[in-house]
Amino acid sequence: MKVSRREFVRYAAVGVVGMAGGLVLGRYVPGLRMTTYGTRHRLAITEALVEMVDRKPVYHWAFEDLNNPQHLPQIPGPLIEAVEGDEIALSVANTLPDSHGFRIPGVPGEIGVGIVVAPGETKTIEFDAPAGGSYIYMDHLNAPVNRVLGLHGPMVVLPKSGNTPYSNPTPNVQRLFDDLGTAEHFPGEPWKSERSRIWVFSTVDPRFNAMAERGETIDPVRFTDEYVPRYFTINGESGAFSSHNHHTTPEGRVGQPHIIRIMNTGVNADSPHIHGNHVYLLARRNAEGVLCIQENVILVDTFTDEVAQCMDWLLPFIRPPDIPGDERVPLREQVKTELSLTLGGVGQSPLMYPMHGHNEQSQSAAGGNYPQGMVTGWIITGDLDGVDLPPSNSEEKGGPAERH
Ligand SMILES: [Cu+2]
Repeated sequence: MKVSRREFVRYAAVGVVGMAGGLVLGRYVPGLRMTTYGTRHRLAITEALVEMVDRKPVYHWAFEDLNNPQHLPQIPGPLIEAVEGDEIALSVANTLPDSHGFRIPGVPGEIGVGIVVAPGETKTIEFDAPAGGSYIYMDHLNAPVNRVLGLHGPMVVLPKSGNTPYSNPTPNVQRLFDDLGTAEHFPGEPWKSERSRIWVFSTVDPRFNAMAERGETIDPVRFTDEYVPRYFTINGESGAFSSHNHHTTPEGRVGQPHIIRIMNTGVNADSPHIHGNHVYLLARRNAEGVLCIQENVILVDTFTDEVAQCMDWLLPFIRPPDIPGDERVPLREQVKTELSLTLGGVGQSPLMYPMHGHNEQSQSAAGGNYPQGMVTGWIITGDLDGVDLPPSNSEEKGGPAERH
């Protein structure tokens, strides 16, 4: 009996999706969950039907977290989180009919070069968590095809000691972190490691996903030449979804600085840019895994994240310098009179600032649906003195909506 590829596939989708092959039930986890299972990981390489922002289901390859009792494929793959020197044990089971790989550029040893897992095989790798920083793990085979079709995820390693995200910070990165919460420019608190967000950027061209679904071999040269991204994602989501996912949006009061770890797993360079604060560029890790911690921590409005590169930002959470009015007046007072826009009876405070890419097509979905692409934001929830901004209140008088 010849089992066709379509019958072989264990479909996964959000909700119930009608397909030519019949109705299938959902089992895909949308977006990155910040859950971690310490240093023992069991991943499967599997497949999933992933719903795009316009509700189109697109076939993907995906990592499934076998430690998660829900047994759900995830894009990106689950977070691997460790402290430098931790012994990490990781098993990778390949449930697909072709060989797949696993590589973490920047980690010493065979895992940094990449291993190959044959169909039906499970391989276990043990390695010591490398120096502190941001890492991308991926299926490195047939590059960049397997990575872009869904087999990628984040790894974050914290240093054993110190107050920065790095084991060997440069003097200026060290100085910046020493200044947080102590220097006049950075009133508030020092950085805490839980004040971190991961932004895994990726892209989808469904024509190639359809080839993978049909079991066709995808030539990486043709892939690179003919790829036209139709969807741009952050942590597997786009547009309104990535903008309202609290795992993605940094949130805190003035004086609570955050790290944003940006990881580009797609096919094009991105130039993320945020409103409200500038950010400090701390470090970049190139596609080969080489970490470059900034000698000079430049303050930028936007910075380009190259393909397969990690880029770490510090978002200082200072009071936005361009807020109108007297700086001595707390934000919570100004929200009422200056900053509160009421839309449809809903006050728009607290202060949410957008993040959008300066690569314009990345803001769209399906060839023009704007702004349902690679967009998100960050939220100021309270003042420097630790008091939260007032809750949204449509009865509030004096806001812009009442004044015109
Ligand atoms: Cu802008």
